[in-house]
Amino acid sequence: MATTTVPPAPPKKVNRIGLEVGDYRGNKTTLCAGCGHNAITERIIEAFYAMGVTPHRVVKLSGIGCSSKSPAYFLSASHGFNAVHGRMPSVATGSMLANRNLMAIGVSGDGDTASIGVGQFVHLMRRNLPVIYIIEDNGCYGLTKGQFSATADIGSKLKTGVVNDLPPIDTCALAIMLGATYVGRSFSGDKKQLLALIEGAIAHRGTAMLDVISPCVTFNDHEGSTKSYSYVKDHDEPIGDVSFIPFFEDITVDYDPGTTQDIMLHDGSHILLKKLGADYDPSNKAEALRVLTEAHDEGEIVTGLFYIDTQRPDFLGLLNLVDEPLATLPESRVRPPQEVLDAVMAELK
Ligand SMILES: Cc1ncc(C[n+]2csc(CCOP(=O)(O)OP(=O)(O)O)c2C)c(N)n1
Ligand code: SF4
Ligand SMILES: [Mg+2]
Repeated sequence: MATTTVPPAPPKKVNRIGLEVGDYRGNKTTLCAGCGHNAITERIIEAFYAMGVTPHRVVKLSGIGCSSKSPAYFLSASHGFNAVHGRMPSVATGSMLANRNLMAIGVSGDGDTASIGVGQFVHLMRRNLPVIYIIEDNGCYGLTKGQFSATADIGSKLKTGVVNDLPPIDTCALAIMLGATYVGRSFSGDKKQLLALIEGAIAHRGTAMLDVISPCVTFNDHEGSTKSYSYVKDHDEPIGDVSFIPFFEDITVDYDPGTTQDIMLHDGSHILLKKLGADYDPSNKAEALRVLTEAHDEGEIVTGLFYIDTQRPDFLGLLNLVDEPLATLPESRVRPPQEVLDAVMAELK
């Protein structure tokens, strides 16, 4: 009798810490099919897998909105906190102060960040807290049925025909002006650029703010919208080609230093920025703000890494915290001894 031999299953693909990509996934998405936010979730999963980040060292944070539901769909083994609308920055700050060994990733919406949460957002940016802050930017309040948000462009039209006549807040310009140290914009439909920018954000130490245009297929993807898939595809002007090389891989790419800039990040990884047109210096704040203003005036959407500063100390460094996380310090090290309390009381007498 003939016997059939079953070929052995191919070995499972794992990253440098032995985990499969599935270990970086979360629950099945409940967002609309085709929502840009789902594509961003996929890139976050790929980036954390590629970098070999230990999931239980990560804390995922968000506010309220369709975008803010996204952390449920990636990194199921990480810590998570779904905060109040627009208040994710305070929870991120508290988490990192309590445990400096964590890596924080916050996902917000344009409404969550630029409308109700703008007060919290600006203070997070000026502190340069080590956090990856992603805005899933669809120019509307998706969860509450598509009203304009504060990032909607002048002249953009709702499905009902209502035209937006207020200027948008450019969250990238705001973040650069205030002190964030890694600032970029991308498009949920640009897999390569978005993945490289998220990997770079993981390697950066300080606030990494990425505004990702992420079309809302249900309420803001029609003709007349400036955040629809077709509008963004037609008006996307990358300032350079972004590539990322993690610290655990050798740089083997051959490039002409005249056309490509090599920026070394905190952990020894590299971001390579290849010129596409005119010279662009991502360490020059004024230049970054000029490019963003010009793009607005011309109705273009510039994407890429606009600004990076690898030298500015982050908020935890500025506070001079002890190396051991505050959350794990024993009571004997956080409670002042009796003599110190007695001395304070004596001073008050
Ligand atoms: C304090 C408070 N005010 C208002 C709301 C109603 N609300 C829920 S989500 C949302 C806006 C969401 O827009 P955005 O952050 O852009 O997320 P998207 O759904 O577009 O991804 C609003 C106004 C709320 N939940 N809490
Ligand atoms: S309503 Fe819009 S933003 Fe919300 S899940 Fe659907 S497509 Fe995405
Ligand atoms: Mg929105």
